[in-house]
Amino acid sequence: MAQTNSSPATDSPPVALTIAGSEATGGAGAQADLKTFQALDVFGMVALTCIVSFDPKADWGHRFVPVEPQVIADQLEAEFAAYSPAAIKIGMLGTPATIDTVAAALQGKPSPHVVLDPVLICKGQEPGAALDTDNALKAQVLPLATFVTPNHFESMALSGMDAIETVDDLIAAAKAIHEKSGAVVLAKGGVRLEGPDAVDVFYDGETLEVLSAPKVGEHAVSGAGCTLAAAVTAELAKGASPLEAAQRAKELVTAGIQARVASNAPFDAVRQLNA
Ligand code: PXL
Repeated sequence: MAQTNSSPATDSPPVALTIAGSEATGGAGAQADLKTFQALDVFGMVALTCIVSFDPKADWGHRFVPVEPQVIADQLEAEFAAYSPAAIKIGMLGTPATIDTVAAALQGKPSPHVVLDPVLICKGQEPGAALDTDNALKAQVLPLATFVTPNHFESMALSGMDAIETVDDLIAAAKAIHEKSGAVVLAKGGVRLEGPDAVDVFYDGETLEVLSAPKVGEHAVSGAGCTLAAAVTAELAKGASPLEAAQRAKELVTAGIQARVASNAPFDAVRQLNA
């Protein structure tokens, strides 16, 4: 409860919410999102959707446990009652029931910015269940997004393209996803496109920008996608334009991959350095 002698609210930081899963080792998911918000001086909240525990005995596959839909609804109720988030990030949802719950909660509580990291695949889930989840995400959550950050695979799934091999292909995918969703698109080539640079394509219906940075190694690093979308969310919460948010997010992720944390898992983790 606010106290009468509390300090004035004029120096309050922007507030951002992430609706995401826990990735226990701290590389990805809600943990990466909160660290990113903190690094960018934004006050962060989490509505936890699921708990992922990698299985070191089974090739580091995902063990996935969804949070009860009512518990997700309760978290969102508390968060929207306490704050009006300046921006919301949506990460791993994982089940159709979770998607129903999150979509219903967001209908009534708009935020000016809803950044969707369309996490389509989770190893360890039944393929049938994953397809249901992908379809529900496209039907119920994509229309709520104002900004979407698909990776290489997700860009193919959302655009309907069979292959994305060149920067021109990635541009075509970004345009197709914008046409379908109306959202600002930041389509990530990552290490999947050939060539010396990690290329992302920004498209908002008017401005097309190819964001490039030299690749840091040829291996994907855990948490890069989560960190990028969380940084976009934090920058939008602070009032940046979508293009500025994308550019700053790319800088933070490139620096975070350079400073990555070595792990005994087969993938290193991004380190969110204070900006
Ligand atoms: O990087 C995608 C991702 C998002 N959210 C959670 C995850 C992962 C990948 O492991 O576990 C919770």
